[in-house]
Amino acid sequence: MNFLLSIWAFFQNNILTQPAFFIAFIVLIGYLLLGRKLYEAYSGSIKALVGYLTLDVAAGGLVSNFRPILAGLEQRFNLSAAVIDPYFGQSAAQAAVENIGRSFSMMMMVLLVGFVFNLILVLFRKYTKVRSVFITGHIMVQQSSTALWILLFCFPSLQDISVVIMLGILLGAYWAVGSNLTVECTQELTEGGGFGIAHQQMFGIWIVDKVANLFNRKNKKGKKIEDLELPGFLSIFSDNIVATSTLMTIFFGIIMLILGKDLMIQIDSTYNTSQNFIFYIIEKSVSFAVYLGILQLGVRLFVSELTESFQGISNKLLPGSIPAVDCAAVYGFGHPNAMTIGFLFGAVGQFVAILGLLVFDSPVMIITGFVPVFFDNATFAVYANHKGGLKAAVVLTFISGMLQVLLGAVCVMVFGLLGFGGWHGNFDWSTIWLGIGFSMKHLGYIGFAISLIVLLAIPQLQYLKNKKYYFTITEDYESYLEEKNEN
Ligand code: ASC
Repeated sequence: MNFLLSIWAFFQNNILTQPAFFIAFIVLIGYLLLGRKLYEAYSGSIKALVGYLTLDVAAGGLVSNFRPILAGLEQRFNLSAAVIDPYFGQSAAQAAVENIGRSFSMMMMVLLVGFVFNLILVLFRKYTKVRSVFITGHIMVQQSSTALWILLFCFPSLQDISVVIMLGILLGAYWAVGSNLTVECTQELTEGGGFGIAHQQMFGIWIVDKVANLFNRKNKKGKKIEDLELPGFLSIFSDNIVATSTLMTIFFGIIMLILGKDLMIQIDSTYNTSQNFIFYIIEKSVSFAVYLGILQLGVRLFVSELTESFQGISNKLLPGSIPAVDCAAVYGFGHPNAMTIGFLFGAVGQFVAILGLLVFDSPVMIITGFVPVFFDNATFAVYANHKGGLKAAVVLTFISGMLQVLLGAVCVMVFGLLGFGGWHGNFDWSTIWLGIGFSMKHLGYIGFAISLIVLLAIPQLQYLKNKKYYFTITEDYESYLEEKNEN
């Protein structure tokens, strides 16, 4: 038994929770199942590994460079606020769990049960109608942490084993159902890319995709970001490197000037004090464009390997299934300026909402966290632009930014996290999980059962609406298009 446990611990620590190795592993197995030669499988798997690690360099660089700048506002104004960001949310959840004397290590067992439950739902897809496997490990860790706190907050006297089983099933259902919701719109966006999204805003993507459609007036598609013709000198902003660098220099420049040089030296250990502050600001801000470029490079490398090799898994092991991956995977499929627009309008929405909290003297103060404001809204903008054009991207990310702050503040109150310094903050966690937590707190086990049943009913409804193409869209996108065009 101990031997099996240590094998499991090895797999969990080195592969399951490390998306780069997990994806490389899946690519390796996938190619072998497709009957490719060992050296071909090796080559695909190395490319996927390097691609994902490249994406990690970019996502990690964005997070570690820009998160402290936003969080610095809390220090600058001496606020006692909750930063809405999953990294802060994870520490807050851990502190809250330990504060009531419970063990945080249960989180890893929850993750395992959740992942296995997702696989079971896909295995029985004939009945469950679930087509996607959530494989973004670091997101599973963050979500298991926050959800562990929510469950313990709602059922404080529940035994550890019941916590692990109940929460594992609930989270596994959320991973399966949420990623499954993104299948149609992601297949359309990527023209059959063969993956769904496994991240923190899956329900949000579905809503944005549907609402963005409403921005198309009769027979007239909303103007897309790529169709924008900017007059005169503004035309330089059609180039995404110029647009991103300039806008970020203005945006982060203002924030860094507010924070001041001394605080920046404290916040940023790489600050070279011989460099002039303005040059420091420019270099820091344009690195945003650098990371976005790297991100797209990495995405292109691993997505193509994963899509091809996964056919081995879906042919032999999990028929008709597709992998669901990090939201950044779609950044290579939208206009590069969409990400910048999503981020900026999301940020404006957040700042307006924070101003509202200040004016109305809210008992909870919120600080913008980088991960939700960038990754949720950049993703929303890519989908919104695809379906409804620029206007949809602007309006929907602005609304999303406001909701992230206002509902984030509600979550901090409702989940007893005041004083713990953070909340998960991503779209689904301040909407869907607010609803799940609220119903469990007030209706107890009935609330839990309702949440689970509603989640599991979603793929059934999707299927009923679209019986004919439901499985073809993942199994064979080309014939799906042909069949659809014939009708
Ligand atoms: C998150 C998180 C990250 C980023 C990354 C985006 O939620 O924890 O590090 O988004 O996954 O690519």
